[in-house]
Amino acid sequence: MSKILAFDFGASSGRAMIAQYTDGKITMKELHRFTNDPVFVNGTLYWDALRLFYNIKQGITKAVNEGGFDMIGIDTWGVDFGLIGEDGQLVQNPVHYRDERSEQPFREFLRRVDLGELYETAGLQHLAINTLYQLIYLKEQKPGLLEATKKILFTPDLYNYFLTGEMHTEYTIASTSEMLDAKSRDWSDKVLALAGIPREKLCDIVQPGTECGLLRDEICEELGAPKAKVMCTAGHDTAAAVAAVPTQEQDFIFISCGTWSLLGTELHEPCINAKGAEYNFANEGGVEGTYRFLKNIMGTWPIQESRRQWIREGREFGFGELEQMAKRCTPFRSLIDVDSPEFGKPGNLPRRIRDFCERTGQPVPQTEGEVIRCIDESLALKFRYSIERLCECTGKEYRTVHILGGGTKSALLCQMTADATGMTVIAGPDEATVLGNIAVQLIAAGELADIREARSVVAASCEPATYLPQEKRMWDEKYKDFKSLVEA
Ligand code: LFR
Repeated sequence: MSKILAFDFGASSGRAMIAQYTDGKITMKELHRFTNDPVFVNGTLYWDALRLFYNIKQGITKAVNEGGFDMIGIDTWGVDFGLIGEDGQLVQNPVHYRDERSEQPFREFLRRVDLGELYETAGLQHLAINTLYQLIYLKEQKPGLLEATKKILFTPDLYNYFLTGEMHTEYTIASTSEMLDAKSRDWSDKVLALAGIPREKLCDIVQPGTECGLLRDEICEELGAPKAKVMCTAGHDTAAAVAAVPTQEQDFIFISCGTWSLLGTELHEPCINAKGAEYNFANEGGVEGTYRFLKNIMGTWPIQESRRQWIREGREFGFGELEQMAKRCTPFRSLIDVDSPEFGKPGNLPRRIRDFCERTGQPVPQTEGEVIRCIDESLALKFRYSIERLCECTGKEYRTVHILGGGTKSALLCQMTADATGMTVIAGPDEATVLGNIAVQLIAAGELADIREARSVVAASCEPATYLPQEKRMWDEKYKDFKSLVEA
């Protein structure tokens, strides 16, 4: 039985888990949990990249104390990267996708290229955060940095490199870049040429489950760690989460709900058509050649950011407390389009929400509870809106919504999602990303046959909660108002 060490980095926190597969179940123990705190310096928003590596070392140390491990795998958020120079060191501290740097190059690039052709090739939603636009920014505004770069490594690839000295690019994380050909699952020469990004600065792509290398000697010595295998697991957290959907069904809706809500379905061929392009859906790469046909929805970020604002103002509440306050408020006082751009940037979110409501002639949420209620109801309605559009693209019908990740802890949001969509919601596991990461490593170790088996093992290892739709008439009524608000 392999001992698996899994690191899962989200945009606001990270964790290290030690896991094993025994008696048809994955048992895991959390060894280390830490906050991921981006740092704003001289006008740029950075990841605290070395602090994250420090936390990887902390996790390894704790795993050594727990009796060691055989394999390590790391999954993280998508699109971001580190630049590695000729000397093997970082050329610059990695920048956060919420930094504004790529917005102008994004708009200009979309004006000058044939959008239909770009979508036909990459099959991705055009978002300013995508790697493609961050690299175009570097090429145009910081050419020196790109010239000094030997290899561009996505976040999980970067930490795999720090651990092993080996450079690889794992497929699922690369598929968030908008630089792949969705069908061939390889770099698109066409997109790279359009953007002027030299192919030789990118590594060859490996599929999830490939061994990256062995833990470097110096790390083994420093931490007393075994010479373990470092695996390219499903490096993209969303790919990992979807690998852990506890179902044997073919067609389901998932919402991987954390800082973002990634809403989509799993396909075996990319779905690239005019509707998908119009509605800006992505075909991201998954494990075993699957695709995640999905959309980024703002997720719990506005809640997290509102909470941070209240802390800055001297009022600290836990997420559970905020949910209770929201529960006690009058339903449907005011709604927002959670994906309106002003809600995606760090800052005073409650004020921006109030401004939105005032601008659109709605009652302005005053209390913390009212703000949270407004976000939760708006999120649930946006889920319904996106599912309707998804069905138009795939031409399929779905019965179940699987909510995965931290968002499953909000019973209020799960129930609202069932109410708004009129579908059965199955919520759990909350640690889907790390379970998917572990499952891919167990498949590589030969202990699980494939994702199908992994999903049944995940189902046996967790107890998801079921939410049935209620109050359909009221939600249908409110959905009409919401739709006009979003489409206005
Ligand atoms: C979720 C996620 C999304 C990606 C966003 C930014 O954590 O990985 O899938 O679009 O973060 O990287």
